[in-house]
Amino acid sequence: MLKIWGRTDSSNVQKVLWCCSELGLEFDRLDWGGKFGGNKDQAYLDMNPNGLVPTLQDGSFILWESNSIMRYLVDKYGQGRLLPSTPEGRADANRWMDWQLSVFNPTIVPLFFATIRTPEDKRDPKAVQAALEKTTQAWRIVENHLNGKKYLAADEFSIGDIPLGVWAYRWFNLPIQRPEQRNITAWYERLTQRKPYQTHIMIPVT
Ligand SMILES: N[C@@H](CCC(=O)N[C@@H](CS)C(=O)NCC(=O)O)C(=O)O
Repeated sequence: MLKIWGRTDSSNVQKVLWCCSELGLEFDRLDWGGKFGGNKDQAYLDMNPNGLVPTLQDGSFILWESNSIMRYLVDKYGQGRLLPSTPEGRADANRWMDWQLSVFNPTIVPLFFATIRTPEDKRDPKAVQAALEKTTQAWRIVENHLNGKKYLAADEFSIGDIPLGVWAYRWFNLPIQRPEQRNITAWYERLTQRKPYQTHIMIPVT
């Protein structure tokens, strides 16, 4: 049985839970990090020296980094599922996963903290606006890419949709004025039809 350390409201944990559900994999999950703590305990740091969630255990194998965990699960248990069938399609999926971590996250995480994680009366409208502009600019790349496409890679749902798909739900539930994004909205609505997305992603944003 797979074991996953991580609280259900963490975006990075959610990626792994969503991925497991898409693959029909059962897992034991421990509430960890955030208000549950445990992530700075030495025994946990021995597994994951970052002191962050998620961490996966599969038998004697321990792995951290949410996108790497998903790639591992798809590689080991996917039997082709969640992976586009061509090298180009797989590269496309990988590209969006890398882009989420390296480019997109640094724009939306500050927006998330400036809104959801800051009490309403303490929010700084200028900080919110600045973060919103940067996030909108990043989403514009996704909006253009999705023109005429159903999903991010190879026109089929894949592992490449998961990292940004987690954030799409948050984006559409943040207390902000969103620009019109027809392609992203249609893609997001497609994701909301998926049972694993409903179970693991469409939960209160905290
Ligand atoms: N790059 C790492 C980032 C992990 C990360 O930042 N996790 C956050 C939650 S989303 C965390 O552990 N924060 C501290 C906490 O929850 O206590 C990954 O993708 O797994």
